[in-house]
Amino acid sequence: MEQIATAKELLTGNEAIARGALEAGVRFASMYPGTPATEVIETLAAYGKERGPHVQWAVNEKASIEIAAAASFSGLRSLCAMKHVGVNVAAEFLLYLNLSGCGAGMVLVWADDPGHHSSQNEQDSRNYAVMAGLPMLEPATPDEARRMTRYAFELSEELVMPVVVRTVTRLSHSRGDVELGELDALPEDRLYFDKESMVRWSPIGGIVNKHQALLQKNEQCRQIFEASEFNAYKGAEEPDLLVIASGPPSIFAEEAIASLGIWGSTGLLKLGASCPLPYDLVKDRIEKAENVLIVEEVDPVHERAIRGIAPELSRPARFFGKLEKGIPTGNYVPACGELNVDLVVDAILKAQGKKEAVPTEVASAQVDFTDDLPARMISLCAGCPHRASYYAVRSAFKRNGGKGFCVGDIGCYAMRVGPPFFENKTLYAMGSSIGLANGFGLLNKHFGFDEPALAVIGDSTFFHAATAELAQMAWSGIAGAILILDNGGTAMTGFQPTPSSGLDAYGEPAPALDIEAILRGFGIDRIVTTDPTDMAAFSDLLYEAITSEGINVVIARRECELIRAYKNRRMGVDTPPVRIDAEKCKGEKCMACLKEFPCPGLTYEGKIGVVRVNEAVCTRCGDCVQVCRFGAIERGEVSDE
Ligand SMILES: Cc1ncc(C[n+]2csc(CCOP(=O)(O)OP(=O)(O)O)c2C)c(N)n1
Repeated sequence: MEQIATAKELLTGNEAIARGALEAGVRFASMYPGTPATEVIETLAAYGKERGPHVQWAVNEKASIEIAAAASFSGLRSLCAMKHVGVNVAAEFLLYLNLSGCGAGMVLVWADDPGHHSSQNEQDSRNYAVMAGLPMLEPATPDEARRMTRYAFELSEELVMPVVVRTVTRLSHSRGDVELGELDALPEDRLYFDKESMVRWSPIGGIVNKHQALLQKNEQCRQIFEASEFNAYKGAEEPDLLVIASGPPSIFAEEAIASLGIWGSTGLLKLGASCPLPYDLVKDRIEKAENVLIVEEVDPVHERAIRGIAPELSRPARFFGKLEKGIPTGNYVPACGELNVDLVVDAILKAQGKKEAVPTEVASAQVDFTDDLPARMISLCAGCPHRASYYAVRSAFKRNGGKGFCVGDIGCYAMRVGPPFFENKTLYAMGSSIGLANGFGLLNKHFGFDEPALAVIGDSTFFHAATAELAQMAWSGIAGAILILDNGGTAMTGFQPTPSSGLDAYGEPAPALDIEAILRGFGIDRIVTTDPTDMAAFSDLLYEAITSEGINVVIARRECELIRAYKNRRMGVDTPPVRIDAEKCKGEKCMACLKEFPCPGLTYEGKIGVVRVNEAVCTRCGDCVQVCRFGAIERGEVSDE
């Protein structure tokens, strides 16, 4: 058997997950991009086709889990990664897959985002593992992430069901020493799909029977987890306080106990193989302690199960965590947000009665400014074509007497839900821009609501979620206006290709889908595609779209500026710089450019009282030239540096 490298490497949690999968001989991996999970697949793709699995970008998470399942059904070990909200999209398939089980080992990597660093919510996807009765492993460190992912494939094959590896932003994106396991030479692929089975891949045979079989697997898995090496105890044999923790919070708990110097009277039960709960292991430990503190992110998933043990204890124990009277109050452990060592110290002191048990304020990830950092508004990048599009959107609504509003969607343009313009009035799930616009359109048609709703959606989100919404729009017979911001990729998550990019996960050519043709397939023929750079002309198109009958689609097609600028640098294309004519700039008396077109490439130079171009940030797109009423912003000459 050929063996390649065994050593230690400094890896992120996501890289470690990819490594663990590779060591397990994963043959197929799929994903729709989503922070904080994306690098799992990007790392697997970087191993290349020779060493790595086949890597497939999917159009959305449901499509992703389906293709990974087909690979597993046919004998290939498969991995499907997604961010937490993606689990909602995959859920319909997932909640049958748990009943059918899989074929070859199938691992689902779910990356949650406690504190919503880069997400629209901070949902705890572990609830899905409980609901679906799927085994779940919760790594706390990158090294565990590798070991658990590798093991998850074996467990999946032992139980014939998908296994969840649950990570969180803190783990996915932080680095740690990872001991590399062996990469065995891959066995030859033996593809086999049991097409003769009448009962395996469908509800035939009875869902109740399948549900019963699932519960039996749960019990089998519980027994395996009772003795799992991933559940470990440390500390006093009969502690005053038993802390039970899972995932990164178990590392916070370890540090908190050490910093309080209470290892002599405290115990820590770290749950890595956590769902189903290793009931006997937990019960035995609780029997030896009077006070139990449960620390986890985000929901009290284990806490609920652990509190359920109470009636079976031979002596009473007091439980502290997020719940009081069944409601997460956060009096001991914060009920929302990301945890850290200080918050766990706080929770221990409260459980010990040394601090008052009231909710501790948990900073939201997005308002956690420190004195050392300048406070910045969330903003589109310098040169982002979406800024030009939204400038035109505002002027179109203005021309319409202030009537109308944008219903937003998920992508870089989601920033426009916030200050200073708050243009997107809504931000929900992917595709909900068109979905909500359908609702407003129906109100318009049947209830006399008289404001046009402009659905704004990116190209990646369009493929992810727009088709059913478009069918709804066309079928409802309403007036609908859609602005598609096509910047050629999935910019927000790191510029992965979309179905219209013409590229695959390896950057090689793939079929490119035609957005206009798809729209025409729904009977939509009023489609205008243009570069939004001429903002006045673009605004006219949008005005037409929001004031006309029928369905009107405007496509703003201009490449993401980060990619354009990168390509230009590589090809040595020099673009003339943008300059401010200090004579013409009215400075503080005007400031229209900074107020109406707040690009990070423009700053106000208070000392000399004029606006300045920050050359370090400016991408020389030149959009701002159109904004100055006094002609003070102009294109300069190409410099010969
Ligand atoms: C269900 C779900 N899956 C994945 C994501 C992660 N995500 C955020 S925005 C986005 C797509 C952005 O692409 P696009 O719509 O083209 O807009 P752009 O960022 O390129 O402007 C993705 C995949 C998410 N928020 N929700």
